[in-house]
Amino acid sequence: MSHRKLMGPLVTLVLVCTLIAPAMTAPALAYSSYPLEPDDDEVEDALDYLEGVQEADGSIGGYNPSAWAVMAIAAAGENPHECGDPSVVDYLRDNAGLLADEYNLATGYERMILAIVAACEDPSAFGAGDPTYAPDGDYLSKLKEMHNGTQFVDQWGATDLLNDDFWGVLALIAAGEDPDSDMIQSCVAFIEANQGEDGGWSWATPDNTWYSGSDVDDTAVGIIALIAAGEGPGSDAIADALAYLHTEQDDTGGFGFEDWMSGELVVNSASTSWVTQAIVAAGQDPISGDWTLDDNPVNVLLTFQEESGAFIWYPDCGWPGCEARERITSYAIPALLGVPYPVIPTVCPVSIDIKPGSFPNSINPGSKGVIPVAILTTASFDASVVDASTVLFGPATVTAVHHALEDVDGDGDVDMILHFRTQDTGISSGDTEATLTGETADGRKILGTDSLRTVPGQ
Ligand SMILES: [Ca+2]
Ligand SMILES: [Ca+2]
Ligand SMILES: [Ca+2]
Ligand SMILES: [Ca+2]
Repeated sequence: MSHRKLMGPLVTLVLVCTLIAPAMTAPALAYSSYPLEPDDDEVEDALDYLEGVQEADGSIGGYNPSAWAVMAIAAAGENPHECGDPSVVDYLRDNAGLLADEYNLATGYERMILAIVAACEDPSAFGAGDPTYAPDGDYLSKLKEMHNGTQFVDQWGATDLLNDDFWGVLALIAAGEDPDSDMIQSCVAFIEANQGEDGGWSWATPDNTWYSGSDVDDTAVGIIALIAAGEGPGSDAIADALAYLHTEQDDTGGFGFEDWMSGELVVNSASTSWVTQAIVAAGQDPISGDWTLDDNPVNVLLTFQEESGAFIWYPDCGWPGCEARERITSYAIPALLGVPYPVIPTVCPVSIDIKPGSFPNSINPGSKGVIPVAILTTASFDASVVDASTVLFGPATVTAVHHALEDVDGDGDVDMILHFRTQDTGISSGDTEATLTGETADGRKILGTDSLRTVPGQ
């Protein structure tokens, strides 16, 4: 059974993670369109649940589930830095020492890298880290140290585990590594070499004492990882794995694991979430006839949502892991949104200050002067890495006539100050805000907005 994985792709903006009173909407049991949108009730209720159970230290369900929550929040286009004060991102950043408790340290780093990237942060410099587990917040280097030339291994050097390779590929892709790099391609080769005769994957290789054959959870993640690494959805490995998932689909349309005592299939939300992601990653539609038996996986997944907004793993499960609603809910959100791991925001929010040091930010659109705009360095963003030539401002998306690095707000760190010709910005009378976009030197897209007030010429 399984083996906590890590997360996944594509997001857009940046709403605020608002704390709303727990919703009491009855779960819908049938969805005719997919993917769901972030403002659909089922998704909003699930996010509200996560925010509602956040602890005073910023954690959501503990260290491991908090990373999954960050991915889920980012998958919905919200900014996890805005969730709580301290935020769930602050909590992860400040508790790197908890990696000491990881069952497999490699998957621990992998999960963290996926969360860090989802939070628009740098996995090689995420806070102070921990002197042993992530010095200087460099999770990426520590993970790479756990690659033995062929595959990722745990802290005891075990070479019979596969889940650290699935999630390792996803973490490296999230961190921006080249899919053709030796490290990623060696993992791909190891994963493919250990695909079962039935087309599925397990969390381990047959050499592992506890190996018990393929399972849908790891098969789903194997598909997601290979596709993230550039494998085509029509390749033999993917086709065989999808065929395995078809053979394992329950008549209800859901997916599950075999109970080790009764031998019965336990349809559950976590398995169904990951398979749904795998189907999407492979370019297929989980609510299409191809994946529908009595019903489709998405509708089955929605049956696991409680009135609280939480997703349960499965009903009547009698052991403590079943209480991990925070993590289970965080798996469901990207699946409903059609966002396979790794969650990589398409745009990261930054703080900007139009006319630094003054407020309100009065602008005379007819002025022949320039508007100074600062991109501020914060705990989560280093403005000095912005490529000034990519920065565009205002309705006319104009480039700057001048830029410099300096401590604009006097708080001891270096910010970027840019000047834009007022008349070129496209700001017109009555506008109340303006947006700045750009890219960092390593290609991350940024976006910031600040208020303004237009005034007539003097
Ligand atoms: Ca391995
Ligand atoms: Ca200002
Ligand atoms: Ca600052
Ligand atoms: Ca500063």
